[in-house]
Amino acid sequence: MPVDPPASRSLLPLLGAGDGAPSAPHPEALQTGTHGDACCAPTATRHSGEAATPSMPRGARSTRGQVHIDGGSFWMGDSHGDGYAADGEQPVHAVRLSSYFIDAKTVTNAQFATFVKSTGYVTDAERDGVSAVFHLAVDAAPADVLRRVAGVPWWLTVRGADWRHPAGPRSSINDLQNHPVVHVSWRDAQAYCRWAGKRLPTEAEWEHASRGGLDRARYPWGDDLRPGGRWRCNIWQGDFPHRNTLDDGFLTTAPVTTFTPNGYGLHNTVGNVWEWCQDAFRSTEYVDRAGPEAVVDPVAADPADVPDAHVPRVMRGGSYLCHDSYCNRYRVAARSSNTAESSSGNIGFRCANDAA
Ligand SMILES: [Ca+2]
Ligand SMILES: [Ca+2]
Ligand SMILES: [Cu+2]
Repeated sequence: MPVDPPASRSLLPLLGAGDGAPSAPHPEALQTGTHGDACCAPTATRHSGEAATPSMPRGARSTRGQVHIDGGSFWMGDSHGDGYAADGEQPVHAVRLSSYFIDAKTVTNAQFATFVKSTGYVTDAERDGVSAVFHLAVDAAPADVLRRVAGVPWWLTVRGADWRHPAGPRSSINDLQNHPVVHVSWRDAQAYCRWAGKRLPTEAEWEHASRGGLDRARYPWGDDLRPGGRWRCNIWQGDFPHRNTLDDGFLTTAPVTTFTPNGYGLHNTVGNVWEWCQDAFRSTEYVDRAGPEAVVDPVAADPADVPDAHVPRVMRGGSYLCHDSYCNRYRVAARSSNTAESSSGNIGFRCANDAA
């Protein structure tokens, strides 16, 4: 049910895109990300301090739930001209990867609950007290719906929205054990990976794995969005952002093993939830890296002069909100980003590992 913010709240000043200044008027402020047109996910300005990541003990290496991917070369980037220039999906360039492991599915609520039970970890959204929920999904008292996010009014800042309460304080994950965990920041994903004896995939590993062995295809299964007229991923059908026809069966998240896996056995790389990658995001990354030789095991490092929480990190794959009329980021080549401290109801992650 759509929930309108109370009038007194909706009059609060809204932040503009790209304003990450410490003088932000409200600690719970959420704003649009670097992509002004993003359905994708709003950016949080949090004042909740340092992440608990560095103190998280690293667990014994584990490849449980992961598939082994043979190293090799592939063409990375958008070969179809489908993307937005500002996202930097081109030029297509050769990348050579060492062998690696990657999760067949995104981390579930049940898995994240095990992590939290064992470590007492508190996520960025929980420490800050707010996260972003899609307007048609909100399950919260009106007083807990603080405001609409500037520039992307279908995102609401909801007090008490977190991984245990993905639609707001009145919601729970009781019936969502096998759904992707959401409202987890990049920093939260790092903490989980350390504990699990895993790591985030690099952006190159993610794209290679999502391609499932196909060469330069648009989607993990080929070039047609709906082969045989059947949906292969959980995105948006209908008129974004108000009417979803639910043709694929899901308004928000789907269980992590929904739909046929790709050629490498990976489920839902495109659609369902955005997935954090290790890399810092730079729209010029491919331009800088492309050359006559294949790039070997690339990963974009943090810009040294930016506080860690505000470094934009790569997200890949698009989410249940992506729609061809609006953002078209449910392709294997599509790139987006959000800051390391941001969270929303459509961002999750899967883990990777070195081959040895
Ligand atoms: Ca859907
Ligand atoms: Ca996904
Ligand atoms: Cu999108």
